[in-house]
Amino acid sequence: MRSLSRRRFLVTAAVLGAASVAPVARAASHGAATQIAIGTRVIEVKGKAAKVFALTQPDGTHGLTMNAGERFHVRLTNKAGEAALIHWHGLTPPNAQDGVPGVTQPVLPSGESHDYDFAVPLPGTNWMHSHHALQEQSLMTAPLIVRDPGEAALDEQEVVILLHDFTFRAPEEILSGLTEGMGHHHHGAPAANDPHAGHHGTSHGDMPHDAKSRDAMSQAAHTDMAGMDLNDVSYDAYLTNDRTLDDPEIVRVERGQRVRLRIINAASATNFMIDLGPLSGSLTDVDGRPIVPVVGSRFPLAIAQRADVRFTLPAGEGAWPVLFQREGDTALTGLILATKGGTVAKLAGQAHHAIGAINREAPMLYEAAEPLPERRAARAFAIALTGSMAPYRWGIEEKAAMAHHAHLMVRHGERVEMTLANRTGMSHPMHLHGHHFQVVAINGTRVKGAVRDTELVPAGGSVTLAFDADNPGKWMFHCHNLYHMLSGMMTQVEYL
Ligand SMILES: [Cu+2]
Repeated sequence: MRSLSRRRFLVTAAVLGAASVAPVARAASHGAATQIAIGTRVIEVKGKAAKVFALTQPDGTHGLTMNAGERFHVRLTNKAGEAALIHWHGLTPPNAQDGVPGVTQPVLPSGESHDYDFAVPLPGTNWMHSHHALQEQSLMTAPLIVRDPGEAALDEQEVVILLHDFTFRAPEEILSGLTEGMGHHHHGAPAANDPHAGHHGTSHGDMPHDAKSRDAMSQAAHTDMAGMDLNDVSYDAYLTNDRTLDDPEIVRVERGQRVRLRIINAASATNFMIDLGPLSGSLTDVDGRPIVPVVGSRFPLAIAQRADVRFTLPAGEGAWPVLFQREGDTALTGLILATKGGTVAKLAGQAHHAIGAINREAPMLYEAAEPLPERRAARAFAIALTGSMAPYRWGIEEKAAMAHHAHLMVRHGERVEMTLANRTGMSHPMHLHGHHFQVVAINGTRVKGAVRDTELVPAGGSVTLAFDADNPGKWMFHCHNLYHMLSGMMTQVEYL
């Protein structure tokens, strides 16, 4: 407890106090469940209609907002017209409610419902998304915000931001374009001469050849100075709350207002750099867990990660863009905070300069505000992240542990450390289900890093993640780049 801030301590005490003196709160779980339907909706992207998935409550609310200390009591109904299942990313439910088809529960057939009911002790900016097939790429994603009841009195405007990479193509065609016939691809091939390089047609008639060339070219065009591959999929647009900068969301704010951005990178294969422009903000939480605040205007946000950024707006009228730039690219997305009298200028969808790898552009060395207790690791895994663009195959290897079991086996109660050495030319946002881990070493140097659930392992680098094995079951551990995961970069942490 020594390292808790006073605010956090009061909040924690309040939550614990409420739980111990008022167990009647549990009775709420016997009330009506929140209804969430998996459905479809039509959005407009660059003037064209696109049918995508939706995760909505009966009143149209996208996703779910709740308070820490409440139970996650949800009836999930599948109205998507196809089998699906939703993972509650950032929550630590009992294993059977984690939402991974074939691992924790069967896939949910269309027309059926499944009930969820478990405790949510910790606040945080989280999200929900399909863990089935490629549905995440088609926007089967939504915010899952757990507010801190101790912060209810703060005069802070909450702005929830969900980022996506968007394609008019069928995601299956992207995956097959990546995995089929990539053997001839050479790194550093000149993209500029290729007739497909700048082509953004959406015809499906010439697949998979067209998808293959465009994705390959995209990758080649976005190789950084160190020769690392930054992107392997070519997209048609980048969305902030379903909108592009052609027609961005305008969020009404008051002069001098305190603002809390809850930013969720729900993209399938895109890392972003948060850019507040002239504003300076305080990054207070990553993946929903508090860090020692970092002040700045640019913060990296890898696939599946979340960032809470807080600031006070200037006292006068105005309009302030909150932008997100695609790693290795000039592409921008974002929204605008504007006062009633603020003048909203048209924004360009492209930055003047491409950015490089997000971990090189801005440091990702955060210090946990609520670290794990100091403990010796009872079990340590030396894990290699392996694979390449050509052939398009990715993997997780741990020779000692996996020689006898297919999975990373742990015992209940152990402190576990996993050192991930990235032997590939791409970074990988590695996500462990069911637990929060702490980053305890970077490139072999011990640090008191952030507590989170998704950590970007840079190309050629290594990180060590520590967690307490306190939630028995079989838990997915995987790269959150959707195409890497489906091309082999996944395993499970399993309790003995
Ligand atoms: Cu990956």
